[in-house]
Amino acid sequence: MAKGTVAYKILKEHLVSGKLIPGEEIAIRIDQTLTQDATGTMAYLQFEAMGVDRVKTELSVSYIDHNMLQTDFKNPDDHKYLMSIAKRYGIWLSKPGNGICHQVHVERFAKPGKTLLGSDSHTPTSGGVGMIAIGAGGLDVAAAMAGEPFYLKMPKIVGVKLTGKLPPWVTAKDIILELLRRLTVKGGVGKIFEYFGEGIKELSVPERATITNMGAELGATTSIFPSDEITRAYLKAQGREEDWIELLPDPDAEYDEVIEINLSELEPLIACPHSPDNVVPVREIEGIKVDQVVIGSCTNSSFVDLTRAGLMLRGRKVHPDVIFAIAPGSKQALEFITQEGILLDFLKAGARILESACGPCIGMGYAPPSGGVSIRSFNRNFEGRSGTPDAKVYLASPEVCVACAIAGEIIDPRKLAEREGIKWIKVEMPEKFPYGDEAFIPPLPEEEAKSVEIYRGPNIKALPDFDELPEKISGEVSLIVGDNITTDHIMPAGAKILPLRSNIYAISEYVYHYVDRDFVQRAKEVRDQKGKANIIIGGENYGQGSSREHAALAPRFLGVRAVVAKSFARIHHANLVNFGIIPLEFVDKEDYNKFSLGDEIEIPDVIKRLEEGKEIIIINKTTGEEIVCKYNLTPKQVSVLLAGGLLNWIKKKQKVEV
Ligand code: MIC
Ligand code: SF4
Repeated sequence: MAKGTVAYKILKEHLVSGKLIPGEEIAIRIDQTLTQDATGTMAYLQFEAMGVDRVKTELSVSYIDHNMLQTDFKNPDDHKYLMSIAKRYGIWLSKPGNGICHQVHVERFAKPGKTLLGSDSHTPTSGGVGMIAIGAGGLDVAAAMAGEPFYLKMPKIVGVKLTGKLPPWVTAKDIILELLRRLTVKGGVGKIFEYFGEGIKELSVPERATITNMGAELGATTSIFPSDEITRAYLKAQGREEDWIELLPDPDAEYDEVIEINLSELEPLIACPHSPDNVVPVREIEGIKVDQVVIGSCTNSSFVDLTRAGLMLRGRKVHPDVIFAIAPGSKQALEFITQEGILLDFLKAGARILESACGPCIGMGYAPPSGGVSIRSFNRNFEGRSGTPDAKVYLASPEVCVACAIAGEIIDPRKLAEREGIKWIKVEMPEKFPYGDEAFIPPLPEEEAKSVEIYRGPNIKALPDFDELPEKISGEVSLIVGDNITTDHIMPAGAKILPLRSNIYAISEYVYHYVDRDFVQRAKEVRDQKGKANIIIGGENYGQGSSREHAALAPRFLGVRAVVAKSFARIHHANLVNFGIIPLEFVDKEDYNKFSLGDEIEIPDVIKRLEEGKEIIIINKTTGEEIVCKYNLTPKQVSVLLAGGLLNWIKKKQKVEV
């Protein structure tokens, strides 16, 4: 039962209902929330619809870090909306340029022992300071801001025991890449990863945050480190020692499972295109010519990463064939390297300095050339995500990135260091960080906040209304996809599509855009026939990756009422339910093969069967076959589905309470 573990202790302290037994539905109190602009506008539109006067959390922060290109009015309209919402409802606002939400949250707000719910899949980054930090859809975060607890299935708590000591040129990134290599992108579903053992003593908070950040790529619910003296030193340097509490696992803590990694045996690793679990030792793929390199993203852009990278480059130049850039994770990290003179090392080496934002990670600028090789310190390398459909993106530590930038080809940093005479350095924790809080706007006092008017530009469109679940779903198979479909496949981001996040009518035109250009038209034709719905057939780990609820909301708008898959990723599964799409799983995975595009489908007695907890039968009217499906839904999720989605469910509940 994982008693005595850090995760268990925090969950117990926040438990509102349920039992802390793996697989059981629990509800937990949420202390803090975070949103970012690409998911935030929708989250706040939903929050507004809930009719609450002020956020009910201890702290809520609205970050502007994703949608930063501002090629026209759309992004600035969204930003202005978010700024007015923050003022109106008692929320902190982090202005554009202040940094990437997860990096900044760890620096300025994350607190050991607390819970954080964020509308971004990398919210677990804050687990690096010993908090339970979970990524969710915007609607779940809106509900948490309105004071609702967060519902989830109690995960298994997996202890990751780190023994030994990292050799030079092997870093935190290699620890998480090693886990991805062993467990794959679906190995963490339904699990919390809690790190312990001698090896954690060598890892600073930013290094721990790299690991908890990229735990998202395992599909994990979250990842966490204990809060120890290292955490204390970090919070002290952030001027927040009073936020520190000690939070260690009991000596007899029992994990549901234990994985051991001997750090002394690790070597520099790299994830090859197009999946974060496609991991090999760097030395095995040496010699591949490199077109561009970038250090940034919420995974690896802290002062530790930038300091070491800058010092590696000191007195050296980026290879003539390589374009190299840094995107510091936060204004604080940028201020730090400026103050320490390291920014000059990058400039002298010939680097491009990008804004403190997500940028290239989400295809907002700095796309690689056609068929180009890009080495990035990021966390995701899904096909096309960089903005160039045929680019080959590799993921590695900042040290590997710099080595490749100097050599012009993929190279083991140990080899480059020897050749160039570069010494390995340990980056020490400063006594005091430049806090860099100038671009925050604190919440307004309650009385003043009440008179704030919400700004709504033409890019902000109200949410469509959705109907309740019908007793019988009749429709067509309008798409069949394979394993590991990401939310980037379902609802792509990038410079063209990301600015449409506040307008469901416009963004839904791009659902599955790079997978099947005809899908939207097909789906609309089915939707517009009265009483007909679209059904999508998927493989394993359907919907992995981001928390973007647009990957559920836009298909729902196009009339999708059920996705039938071999298995689902956690956040997307929850988002489907929140928007009234039933996630069904094949009892016999071979049944996946019993569907073709355009097959006529009937799903009878849906409500009755869901209410009675019975398997659901899909009748393929074209072939005459009957397919048995199960579902992994809590009682609350069933009632949300019946209502046609979470927003309808909350409104209904409010009516009953009044
Ligand atoms: C991502 O890394 O894919 C994003 C962009 O941060 C998403 C959120 C979004 O789509 O807005 C995530 O990870 O949840
Ligand atoms: Fe931003 Fe990339 Fe991190 Fe997502 S993964 S929050 S896009 S930096």
